[in-house]
Amino acid sequence: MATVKGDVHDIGKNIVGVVLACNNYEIIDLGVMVPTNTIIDAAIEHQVDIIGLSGLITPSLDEMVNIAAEMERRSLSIPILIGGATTSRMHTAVKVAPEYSGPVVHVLDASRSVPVAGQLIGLKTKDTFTAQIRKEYTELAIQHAARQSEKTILSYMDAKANRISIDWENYTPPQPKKQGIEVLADFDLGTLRDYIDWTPFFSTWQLKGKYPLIFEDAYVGNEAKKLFKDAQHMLDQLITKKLLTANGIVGIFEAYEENGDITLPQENFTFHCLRQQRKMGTHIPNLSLADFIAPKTISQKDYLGAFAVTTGVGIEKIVAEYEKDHDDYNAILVKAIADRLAEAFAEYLHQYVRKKMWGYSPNEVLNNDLLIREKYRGIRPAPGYPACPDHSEKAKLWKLLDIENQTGISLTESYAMYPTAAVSGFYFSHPESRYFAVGKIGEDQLIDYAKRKSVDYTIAKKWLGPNLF
Ligand code: B12
Repeated sequence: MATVKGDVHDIGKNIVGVVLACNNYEIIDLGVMVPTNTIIDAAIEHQVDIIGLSGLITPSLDEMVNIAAEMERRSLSIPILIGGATTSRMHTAVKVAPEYSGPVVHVLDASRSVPVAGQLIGLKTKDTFTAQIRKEYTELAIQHAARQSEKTILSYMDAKANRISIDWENYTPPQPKKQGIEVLADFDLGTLRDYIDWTPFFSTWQLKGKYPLIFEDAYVGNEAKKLFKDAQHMLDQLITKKLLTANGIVGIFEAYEENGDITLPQENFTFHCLRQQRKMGTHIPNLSLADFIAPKTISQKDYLGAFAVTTGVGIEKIVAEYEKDHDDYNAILVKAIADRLAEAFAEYLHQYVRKKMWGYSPNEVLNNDLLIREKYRGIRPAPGYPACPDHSEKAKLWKLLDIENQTGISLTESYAMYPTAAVSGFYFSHPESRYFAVGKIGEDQLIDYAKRKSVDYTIAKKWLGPNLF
């Protein structure tokens, strides 16, 4: 098993590894950011029955296609299991499986990995299972192709014409109390604890339910209570012994919208934005993040915020200690908690910006539940999330805030952030700003986008991946 080149996430992969190991599979775990040939060579050397590939962010999907193609080139027939948050049955069927004549199966979660692996290697089941999956995936690919030929998207020109109409003439953008950059080094983990959203923590462990109601659940309640107790204990240790370091950085800059992008005139920085292009119902606009920043033609100054946070500095040492003791449970637990703290840091910082730094909601009073439900003014879209799916925009963000030097967060060749427990993104203050999914875009927008970004069309296409697929 391996997390593919350029990607750093391994909680999901590690959980699958533990579940399979509990079912008598021997797991050879190659770790994260593993190049194609390392995976293939190890598989051959150890004569494995199955190769498992994991990936969290969209650039990893291409990497998986490359691995399948390379395995075909090397005339292999070892079955491939595909998993991870960004993967899907459809992508596996349409993009990965056609590259390889051996079996390729998408696995949604850890619980399904055991029956799938069993059927793939069982002498009596493997042929029928493989044939059935191949048939299923071929049908999916045909359905996908049929949908592609339906005209469900507008021309880029029409999409632009259907932008949201914001009355900029009668709007005064809030002026930040403090402009420029602020660094939050070695930030207090104890403060972040109150900002944790615990519900995703339980779903990491496949315990379904909303915190704190999950504790009352007849089926998973007791397990959830035990897990929560362990997590609290671990958090106490991390906080009192200062085992993890949290670093953050935030900046607010003058900004205007021009040509569908957001420019920071004093920073020589442009954030390139994509617009929804699908046919919308009556009175539903085709959104772009650029719509929420005042156009250059407006005399009043508007602003854009940018940030990056990590709570994962120092985690390798803790994980290595647990792994040395073969304590998979705590190795996964500490990573899951670091991820929760990273999200909590992003939440905390956003609140600090709204109440103090930008200061447009100085009197905001929200409890943890309302914060999690984002009942506040403004948004913080992160490159890679559906409103701005192009991960490569992170490279400019890194320059703008000098993120690597100031926080220790680096970018991999696929724009994943390391340490893994990290979040980066932008702040918008407009009351109408909201989250949305760009979704599928047309070639016309892609050509324009590549031109605005001054990158080759194929490069722009590469980082958008599934948005064109
Ligand atoms: C929690 C979360 C985070 C956390 C922690 C991430 C983590 N540890 O996985 C934090 C806050 C750190 C985070 C950060 C980011 N995230 Co995030 N995050 C999520 C979220 C909400 C859940 C992911 C998760 O933890 N799931 C639980 C784990 C256990 O599940 P899993 O990894 O999927 O693994 C299971 C299965 O996939 C499968 N599996 C996994 N691997 C394998 C391998 C094999 C062989 C098999 C058989 C099965 C298998 O079994 C596992 C166990 O059941 C998802 C959305 C979602 N609902 O999936 C977005 C999501 C994964 N994030 C996303 C993005 C974009 C980011 C950021 C880039 C945003 C940013 N700019 O800051 C960063 C990237 C961080 C980095 N280091 O580069 C996108 C990725 C898609 C994309 N467009 O690229 C998602 C899908 C959100 C979205 N809808 O756009 N994120």
